[in-house]
Amino acid sequence: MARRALITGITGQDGSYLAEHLLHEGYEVWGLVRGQANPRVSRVRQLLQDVKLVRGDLLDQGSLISAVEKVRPDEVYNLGAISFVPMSWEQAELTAEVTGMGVLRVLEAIRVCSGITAARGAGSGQIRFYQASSSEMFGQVRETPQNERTPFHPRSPYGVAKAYGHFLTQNYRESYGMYAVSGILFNHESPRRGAEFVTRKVSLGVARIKLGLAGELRLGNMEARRDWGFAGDYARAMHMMLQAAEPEDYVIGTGRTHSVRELVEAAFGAAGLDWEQYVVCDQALHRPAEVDLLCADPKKARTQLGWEPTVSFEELVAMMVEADVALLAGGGDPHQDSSWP
Ligand code: NAP
Ligand code: G4F
Repeated sequence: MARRALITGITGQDGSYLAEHLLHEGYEVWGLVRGQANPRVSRVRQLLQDVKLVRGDLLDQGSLISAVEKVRPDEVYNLGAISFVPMSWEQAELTAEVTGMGVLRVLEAIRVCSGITAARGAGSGQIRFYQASSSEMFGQVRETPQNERTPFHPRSPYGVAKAYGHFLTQNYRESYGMYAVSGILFNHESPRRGAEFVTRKVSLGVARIKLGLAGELRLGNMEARRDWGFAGDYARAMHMMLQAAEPEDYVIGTGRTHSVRELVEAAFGAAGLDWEQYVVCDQALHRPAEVDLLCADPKKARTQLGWEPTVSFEELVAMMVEADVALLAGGGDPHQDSSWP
């Protein structure tokens, strides 16, 4: 019998790469989708024809219990979230509900469907749970690079909600003996990245300028530094974590950090353009509280899981610029369903 996986957030960047990877590994893959006519579902149907869909919402406990009952998964990957950091200041309560409380609801759905109580532990053959934790929890970092023991100091309502989900995952592991792990993933990108995130905003901006469709690109804080990797590599790490003998949390990143300015230089350079002629710094795009520097120490994942990133920062930037030039040159719309490479 094929192993069964249930993925929340299947319509997002990571859901797509994880689903592809699990299908390739021979899994039966189910994706949780929300809404009555979610426009992103057709994109999933096009790209991931073998994925089965089940309706549910991280805001709705009953729907998650029904989904777990219906799918009877061996593994659950909770990738669903409001994941755009600036939105978490505008809709802090919704972010807490989806990104934070959503984790509780998925864990409870697994616990209830598995008949686990404080008196009756999880035992063998249990459903394994992966939580998409984030380097945003480190926030104002206490040390560099950041590892699994680095204390958290989140700087956004999103980071605070992720910290809640992270500790709750740890707590269900300790309280009920559940196989529940968190991947503390640093920024990972791809041609499927949402257009609102800085890497994709830059690759799309470069493509528009290159094709004569725009004359400038407006950006916020150019000095912030991130550890940027390729999303496909990180989806592989999620799966590896759930195959380990013992449930443990892992930091996943490249160990290299670059500023937004360096990202911009690399992206415009990949298209043969001089960024200084086009980039406009816009104070309105700065955040109420910034995370200045993120840089992973992925040693534990490397030594215990054998995980390594395969795509360098320069290759990633070139891949995204090339994909967006091809997309826009072909008349594609990054906001349309059919545009996902
Ligand atoms: P993404 O592209 O923004 O996808 C987010 C997903 O969450 C979408 O599929 C969205 O579905 C779903 N979602 C939103 N609200 C929901 C709700 N109420 N119920 C069910 N699903 C809901 O994010 P991503 O980049 O793939 O990231 C995946 C996960 O990893 C997220 O939890 C993110 O916070 C975390 N993470 C990402 C990174 C990164 O660099 N990419 C780093 C660390 C952690 P709809 O189509 O219905 O909106
Ligand atoms: O691409 P970003 O919006 O990603 P951010 O805030 O680091 O969050 C992403 O990574 C987290 C992991 O660390 C995830 F948990 C989270 O879900 C998400 O995937 O911004 C990166 C940096 C920030 O410092 C921001 O201030 O780029 C800076 N930036 C400068 N100008 C900009 C812009 N960011 C965006 N989105 N748009 C700009 O115009």
